[in-house]
Amino acid sequence: MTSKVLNYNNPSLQGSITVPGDKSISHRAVMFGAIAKGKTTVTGFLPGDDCLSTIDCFRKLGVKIEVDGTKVEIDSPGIDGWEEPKEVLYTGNSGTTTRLMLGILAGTDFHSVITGDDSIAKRPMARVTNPLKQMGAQIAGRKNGEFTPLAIQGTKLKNIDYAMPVASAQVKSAILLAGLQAEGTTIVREKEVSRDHTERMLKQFGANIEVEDGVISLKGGQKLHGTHVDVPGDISSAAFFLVAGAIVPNSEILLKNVGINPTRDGIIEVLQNMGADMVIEEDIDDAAEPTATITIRTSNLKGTTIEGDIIPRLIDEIPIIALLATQAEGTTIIRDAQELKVKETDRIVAVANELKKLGANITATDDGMIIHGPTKLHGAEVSTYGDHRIGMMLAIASLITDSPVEMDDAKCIAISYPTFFEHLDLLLK
Ligand code: SPQ
Repeated sequence: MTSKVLNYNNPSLQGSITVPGDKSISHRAVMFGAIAKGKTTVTGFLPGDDCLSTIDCFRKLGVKIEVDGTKVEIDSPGIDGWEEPKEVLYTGNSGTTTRLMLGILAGTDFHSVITGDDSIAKRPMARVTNPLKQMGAQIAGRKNGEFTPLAIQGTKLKNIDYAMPVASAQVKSAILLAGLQAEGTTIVREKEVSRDHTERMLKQFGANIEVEDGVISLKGGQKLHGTHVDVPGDISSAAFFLVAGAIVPNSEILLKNVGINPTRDGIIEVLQNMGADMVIEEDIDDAAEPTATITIRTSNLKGTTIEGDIIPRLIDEIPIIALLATQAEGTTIIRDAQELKVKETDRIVAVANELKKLGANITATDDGMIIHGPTKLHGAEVSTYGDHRIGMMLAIASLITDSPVEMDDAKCIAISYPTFFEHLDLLLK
């Protein structure tokens, strides 16, 4: 653990940064490039700890992967040419790696074992292993396959028609990746749309996939073809600086290359509803994922209610939205976000506990939180719970505290934003 004292004296934030690559898309670019036979190149890749875990897993399957900063070259024999791994596939802190790998490994013709860190060992896997087992997958693990470590005996899979019980892109993607290798057409039905990077990228790699009114259909047996993927900036990383720009006095920040996929843009809607002074200029190109330049200035904010089908579009941004709400006039209510309990940590508990230590008026509820603002924040000793998003939220909070914030573990921030403190230093005036 690397503790860090954050002591900023009435700062303002000025200038521009280019947001690092999207974590969800970087994972998928490596996975799809490894499934495809031949060469795939990736630019704008996020060299964060989670995405490096994904690369490590595929190297153990015999896929050649070269990383040079944000450029990645994958040379794969294709999924049918992968080797049976002689070592455990270690997914670190990454839920995306763990869950999507399960879908990919289920249809191979070999045995593999997958495990991650202490946080991964607590995260529910039955949401993925149950539908995969309905497709014929052979997966064994702690508590009847609910928790890692998980052992997968690859086998022939059959298609499934699956109605999603929770809005989860990881569950959807695991089923689709298994469906790619299954007999027949796999159908996934979503009540609330979750991030659609898998669907978009399957098309980019040459697969035929149909998406209509929340129903996704994918014919099994299709082969993917190596291609080039240009990863846009991660809106979930941009969110920390969007909020910083809005709450730190005398600030104006320009964020370049922000991915604005409509299944991820809930944070923009919330900032607009709360009255943020923000300008969005969409980039004009024909990329698979839309991007924009966003300018944000110190804003007069008002409370809002966040609930229903916007939740999957901003689920990872709720910790930083909670901080935003502490600086808004009135009450902010966040509901329907019970999924936060099964992230890297219980993010409802972590956000409420740590913001309270800084002086916020916040109450945790069963499915969200209630925040009354505005409140002046003060310094304190805080914990990140080893969760990158809690760590970054607390670092942004320290910009507006009247005394230092000491966090127990800042290292976890490298999971999704290794250059976070460099970017903050660039903007500090
Ligand atoms: O990969 P991991 O650890 O699950 O990361 C998180 C995050 O905050 O970075 C969640 F804790 O993002 C998930 C996200 O919450 C990434 C993701 C994806 O790439 O498909 C989907 C979301 O999870 P879920 O459970 O809703 O599918």
